[in-house]
Amino acid sequence: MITPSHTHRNFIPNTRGLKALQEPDLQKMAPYTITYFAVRGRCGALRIMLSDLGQEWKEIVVNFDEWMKGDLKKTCVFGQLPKLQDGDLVLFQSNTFLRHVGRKHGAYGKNDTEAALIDMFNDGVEDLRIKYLKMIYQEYDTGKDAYIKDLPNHLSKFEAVLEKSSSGFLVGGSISFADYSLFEVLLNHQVLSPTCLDSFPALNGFVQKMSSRPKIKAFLDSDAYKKLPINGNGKQ
Ligand code: 6SG
Repeated sequence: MITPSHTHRNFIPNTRGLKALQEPDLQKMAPYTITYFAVRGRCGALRIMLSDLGQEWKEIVVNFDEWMKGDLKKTCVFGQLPKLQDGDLVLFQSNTFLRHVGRKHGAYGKNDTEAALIDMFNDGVEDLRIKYLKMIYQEYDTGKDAYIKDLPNHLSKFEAVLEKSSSGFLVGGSISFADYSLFEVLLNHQVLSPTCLDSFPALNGFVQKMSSRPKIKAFLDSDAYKKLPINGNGKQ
C-alpha cells in the first residue's frame, strides 16, 4: 500500500482557517512532493532544508510490499527512490534534489566560484555518507567499531574548513545545501557515536548553530521527523 500522503505545513500556524487545508490551496502551497520509504535516509537533509527555507512539501510514503511489486520501481529512472516532484518536473537522486532546491531558493552560493566550492563540499559529505551507509547496511555488526575509530580522520577535514569560516557556513556568508547535508550527516553520526564531535569544537558549534535555527528546531522537534528511523534496516 502507498499510504495517503500528508503535507508538511512547515509548522506555520494556520491563521487562514480550515479553507487553507482544502486540496486546491494545498497544491499551491506544496509544490514539492517527496516519494520515499518511511525513513530519514536519503531525504533527511532535504527535509531539513525545505523546513529551513520555509517551503512546504507533501510526502508519499511507500512501504516495502508495495515497492516489491515493482510497478513504481519500473517508473523510476534508476529503479530507486527517493523521487522529488516539483510541479511537472520529476527528479531522482537525492543530491540533485538538494541542488535543485538550493538553486531555486538562494542556497547555492552567490556566484560560480561559491557554487563550485559548495559542490565540492557536498561531494565530500556524499563520500562520508556512502561510507556510513555501507557500514550501516552491509557491516554494522562487524564494522561499526572500526568505522567509529576511523571517523576522526573524516571529521577533521570538515573541522578544518569550518574553523576557517567567519560565517560559520561551509562556503561564503550564507547557508547552502552543503551545510544542510553536512549537518544531517553529523546528526546521524552523533546517534552512532554520541561523543564523536567532542574533540571538534567547530563541528560542535556548527551543529548547535544549525539546530537552533528556529525552523530547523521546529522540524527536528516534530513527530514528522522523530517518528522516522534514520535507516531502513533499523540500525543507527
Ligand atoms: C535505498 O539507494 O531507504 N535508494 C534506495 N532501494 C530500493 O530497490 N544515489 C541514490 C540517491 O542518492 C541512491 C538511492 C537509494 O537518491 S535508500 C532504494 O531505492 C531498491 O533499490 C536507503 C533506504 N533503504 C530502505 C529500503 C526500502 C526498500 C529497500 C531498502 C526497508 C528496508 C529494506 C527493505 C525495506 Fe528497504
